[in-house]
Amino acid sequence: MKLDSQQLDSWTNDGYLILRNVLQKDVRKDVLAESMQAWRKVKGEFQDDASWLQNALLPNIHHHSPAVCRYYFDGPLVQIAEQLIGPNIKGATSQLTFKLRGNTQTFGWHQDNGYGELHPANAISTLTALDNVDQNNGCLWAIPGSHMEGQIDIADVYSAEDKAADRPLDMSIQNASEAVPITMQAGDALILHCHLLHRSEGNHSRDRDRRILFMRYADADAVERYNDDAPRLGPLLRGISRFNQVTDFEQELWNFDSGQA
Ligand SMILES: O=C(O)CCC(=O)C(=O)O
Repeated sequence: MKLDSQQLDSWTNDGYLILRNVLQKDVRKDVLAESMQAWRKVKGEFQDDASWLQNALLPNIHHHSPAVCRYYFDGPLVQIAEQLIGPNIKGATSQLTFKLRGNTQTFGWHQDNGYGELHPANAISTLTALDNVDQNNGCLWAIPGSHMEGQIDIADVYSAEDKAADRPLDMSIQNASEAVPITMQAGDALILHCHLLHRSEGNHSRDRDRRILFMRYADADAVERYNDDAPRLGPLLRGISRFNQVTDFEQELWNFDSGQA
């Protein structure tokens, strides 16, 4: 999947891109079936009184689903990462990010490099819609161009303890009125610059879930600023890394058969 000059311009100017029909229907069916099997096993049904984390996130979904693993390691979004980051790419995160019907919790303003600052700051987040997503069922909102502000210091609102406890971050920002809703069809993917300000509303639909497959890609040499510049461990997907731990990481998963779905 090759980005054209208009898409590259909007990436530069807006800090995000919406790519249509990236996860095609037949593969999406497997991704969804294996993801739901894992979600039900680990999480169960949505519970009103459970924590944000319990209701929203299932990390390392590629460990549970061979179809997700294939898409994460070798799907079209890896080619997008090569074009936006460079020739050396590792996977930095894979998770399910769900707002099932009934989950009206909001997700506050943040930059993805605020939750886990990686350096160099050119990681991308990819959010593949597994359902149609609109304002009613909790689509994302983003502030076009906000990535140009760079890394915003959140030390006073988000401590190391907050991070360790995986607490949600909610930055207070001046220009919230400039935000635009990002609606998607199932199979579309939203690509976010790691400095783009974004948030989401709750899912107010009675009968529609909002399920997203979230995958983050980084430069293969990216390090964790919040962890004494230790290399971010993630599977090397393209090119080379100067870190042996990265070169070796999860290489056994390349056969795509080791999922436990
Ligand atoms: O799940 C959501 O609604 C927001 C997800 C998000 O912003 C993120 O994972 O960075």
